[in-house]
Amino acid sequence: MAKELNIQEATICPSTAQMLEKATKDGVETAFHRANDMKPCPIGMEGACCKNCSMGPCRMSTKSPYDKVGVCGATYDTIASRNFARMVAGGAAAHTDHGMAMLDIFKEVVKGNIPDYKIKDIDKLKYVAESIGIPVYIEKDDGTTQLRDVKDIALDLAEELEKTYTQVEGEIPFTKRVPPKTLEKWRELGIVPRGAMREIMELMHRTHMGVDQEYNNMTLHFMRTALSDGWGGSMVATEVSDILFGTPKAVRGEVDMGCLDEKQVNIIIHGHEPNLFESMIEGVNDPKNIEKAKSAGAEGINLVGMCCSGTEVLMRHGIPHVGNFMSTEAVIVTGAIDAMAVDVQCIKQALANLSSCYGTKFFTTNRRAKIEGATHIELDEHNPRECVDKIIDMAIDRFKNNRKAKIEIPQNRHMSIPGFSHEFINYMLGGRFRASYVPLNDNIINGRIRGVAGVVGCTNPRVKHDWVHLELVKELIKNNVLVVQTGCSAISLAKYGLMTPEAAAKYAGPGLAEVCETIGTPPVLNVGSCVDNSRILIACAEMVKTGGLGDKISDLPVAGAAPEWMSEKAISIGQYFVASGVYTVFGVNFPTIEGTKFHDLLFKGLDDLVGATWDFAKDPYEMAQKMIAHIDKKREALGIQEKKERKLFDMEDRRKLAV
Ligand code: NFS
Repeated sequence: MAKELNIQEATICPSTAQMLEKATKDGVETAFHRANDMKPCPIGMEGACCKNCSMGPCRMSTKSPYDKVGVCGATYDTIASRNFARMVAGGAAAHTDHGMAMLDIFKEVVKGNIPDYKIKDIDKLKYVAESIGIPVYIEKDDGTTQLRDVKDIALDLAEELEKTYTQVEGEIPFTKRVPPKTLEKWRELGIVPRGAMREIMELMHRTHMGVDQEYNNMTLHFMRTALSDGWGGSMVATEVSDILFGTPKAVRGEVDMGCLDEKQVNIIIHGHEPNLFESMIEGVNDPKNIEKAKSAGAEGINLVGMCCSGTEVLMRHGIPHVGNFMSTEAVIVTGAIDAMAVDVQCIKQALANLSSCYGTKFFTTNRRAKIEGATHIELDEHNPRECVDKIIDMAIDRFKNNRKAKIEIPQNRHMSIPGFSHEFINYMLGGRFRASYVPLNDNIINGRIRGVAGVVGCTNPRVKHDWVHLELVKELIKNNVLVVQTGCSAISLAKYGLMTPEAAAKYAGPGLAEVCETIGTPPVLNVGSCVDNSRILIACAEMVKTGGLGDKISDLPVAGAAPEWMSEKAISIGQYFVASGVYTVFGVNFPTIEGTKFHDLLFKGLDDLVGATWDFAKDPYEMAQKMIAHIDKKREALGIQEKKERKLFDMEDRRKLAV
């Protein structure tokens, strides 16, 4: 018999809670119910189970992990580090395969083989090309310079960026963006990444039975693999998507289930690759499709997003976003969804069955990800409209003929201002002519802003949905820590109104509120989807380059957190932040046992190697305290912890500067 779900303990999201009540009435279940019925395996949870060969699976005791070894003799540290390494490999593979798919599309667009897309942001193309040494201008015989043909720049860029995946020796292209002192450290340790395929292949080899059985050595390689994701696959995904679909700038975008409309055909896109969504935007705006919807009795077609691809189009176009990972089933329970189309990553298998309970048409579109019970309509990148138009037709058909389930739409919708790409932050701080990070660094140095925190990652039914994200971020901004966010975490905060400029006066400490008021930004900045965590790396590199805050990323007063994480991708992200020099705290649980050598390496020893460590706290207030303590420690080391009196420069002072 299923245990009764305590909805108040499961989520603080009013829309999700309302839909969980409806699910109970309708007799359907969600991941919240399944998590309630199934305890996580304690041995697996702490990384103490090895199933890498058929002499096992071997299980270590979580109470005394050194009491025994596996059949081959593997110790707890070997087993846990291998398991951790495989999580990094899984996460890095997901991001880099996505990034490579984006690069393939980019190449085809440049060659003129996909007429549906074009290079939308030439400035971004130039910026990315220049950042890795590809010439953007050519010198003419008369000594003047001229912009190279855009197609030539793009082809050179595509060829160079391909190395991010395939390079077998040397350093991947975006390592040119890493602050020199940080890069020097990686070179010393031998962890500068080669192509992701090479690193992931070697990591899978090392974690095979009987290969790398020394946890320190394993750790160096999974750091290298994670770096091939952060400064490689993920960064390429972000940059190429910006070039093709536009670099985000501040827009208005609404979130939550109140963005659904009973009178319209509701279509949800859920997944990670922005091209499906971009083509769907074209499709729903095509007058022919609108006409079809109207003749079926609808007022129009309402396109909304979920999860990470939803966040990408919220950032780029202000398309409404109806919820994060733990709301993807709840939204089907509204009965209002005529079609949900998915591509890759974070798609619960249960969505297929649940959709059939409500007559919602559920489509898979990517050859990598089919789901039993779903209708597969493959997206051909060369002709995306064919897939998109079929989905729209079937959504209209459901609207007309199969809206039998009782529809109940939670009436919650909130305005948010997303769109804080690295480029927009640069612009916002100094306008078109003086774009720079100087005002940010200055305000950190003068103490108005204590530091910067990245709060990112999934939602997870093992903790109260949204609550850990919300409380952590509120605590941070109250203490004058500027927060940047991606993915599901960003949607959590947008739902509670913290991504508006008005939120600064209400929730932020006085210093941060003053800065936000001056530049007109929210105290919590949405910087995009999970691959867009690479924007946070770029921002860190820019803060180092701007000066005054040390010469390595590990010198900066910054910290990271994934308080409700669940996926292997989160582990890869956490690891590339730590390896880059950002202290990172995870919630929910951590796949190591406290007091073991491997745990101590991750939580203490890495500080000597890369200048940052992992940490863990379930409670959001404890997590905030840990992050703030770390930020203060870094401020202390930089000599900026003491509050400085504001001094207004007069002309005399300026002359003394002699600049
Ligand atoms: Ni990222 Fe987690 Fe998934 Fe996006 Fe959401 S669950 S690691 S935030 S949608 S990838």
